[in-house]
Amino acid sequence: MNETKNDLLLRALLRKPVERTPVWIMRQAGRYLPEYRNTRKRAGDFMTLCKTPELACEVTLQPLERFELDAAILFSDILTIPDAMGLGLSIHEGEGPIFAHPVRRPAQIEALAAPDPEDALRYVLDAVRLIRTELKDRVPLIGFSGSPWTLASYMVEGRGSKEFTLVKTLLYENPVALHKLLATVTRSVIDYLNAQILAGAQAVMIFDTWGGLLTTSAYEHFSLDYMHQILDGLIREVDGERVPAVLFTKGGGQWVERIADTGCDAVGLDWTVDIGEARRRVGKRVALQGNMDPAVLYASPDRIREEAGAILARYGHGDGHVFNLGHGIQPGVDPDRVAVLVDAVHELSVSYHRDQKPR
Ligand code: 1CP
Repeated sequence: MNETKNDLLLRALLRKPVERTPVWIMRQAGRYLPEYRNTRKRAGDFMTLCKTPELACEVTLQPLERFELDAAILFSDILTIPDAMGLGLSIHEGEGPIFAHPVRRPAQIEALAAPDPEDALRYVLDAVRLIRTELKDRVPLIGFSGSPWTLASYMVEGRGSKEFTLVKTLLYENPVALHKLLATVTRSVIDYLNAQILAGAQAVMIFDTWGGLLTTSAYEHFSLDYMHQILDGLIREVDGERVPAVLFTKGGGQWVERIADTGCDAVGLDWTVDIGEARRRVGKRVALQGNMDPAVLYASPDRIREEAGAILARYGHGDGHVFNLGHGIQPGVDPDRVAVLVDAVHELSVSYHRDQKPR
């Protein structure tokens, strides 16, 4: 028996029956919340916020104080791994993340090593432990990492990008060097996620934010294969409880079958995919998480309810759905609209779980 009082998320990710569809929101802690902005100001800068477990715990819990969410997600960032590798991360308001020491030349890639998470990333594990204590098993805690391809993209570019020209040049000009980088990052992601799981993360999610920029063949060889290796290396059970793993590739709708075949428990979908069609394509292999357009949250409460209802209807009756946005919530959203969404999902989803019909 799971000790967590509200374990709807864990059950839904494992395609077990639920009374209603669980909902959480990508980037649910963050800039759209005034209390987050206050804590961030108090911390001074973003990395201090991440590296101070008490503050990371505080902002993790903030959205749960406001909304009836069915999960907490660790407050941290995907770029903690490259920071721990020595790339020197800074995140400034309005500028996004920047690395002081990007890696571009083969010699720089050769020199990288996977950090020991108990050492260089101990602050994340301390945050996980503290959050679990403070959560008091109210809802499950999700741990996370970036995918190797997405992390490598930032490591090579040195910052966010629209085109990712440098990393794509490496992909086409020196695939051996890129594979070497991806292998080191993959080792590190496995160690990092396993350390989060042992520290108390009850589910994990891999964010492949930039996988959708690749050709199908490049996606398979430079992103999916490495995520598959991660799943093969993850601890999947702790004290007899399965620790579900979710893979999210933004722009990956055309590859859902292949993603489902990696052995993940659930596939995250962005909003460009019809979730009913995706369900038919993956069958009973995995659960699905998603997939409302984040921009719907700028619309009126009535429209938000309508869109939430439409996604629940497209998914249809039965288990295996975790409601979420198709990507992170945007900073300009009014927090009251999030309450509308969460309440709508709770209310409207009940009928899809009554006398469940077979798929
Ligand atoms: O509640 C939560 O989900 C907060 C925890 C969280 C997570 C899961 C943060 C805090 N970042 C992330 C993941 C993350 N970080 C991703 C994958 C998910 C996605 O696609 O949105 C990516 C790509 C990043 C990289 C990153 N970090 C960006 C995007 C840069 C770009 O290329 O556009 C940004 C702006 C950051 C900083 C950051 N991380 C998190 C927050 C709240 C912020 C904003 C910093 C601030 O307070 O100003």
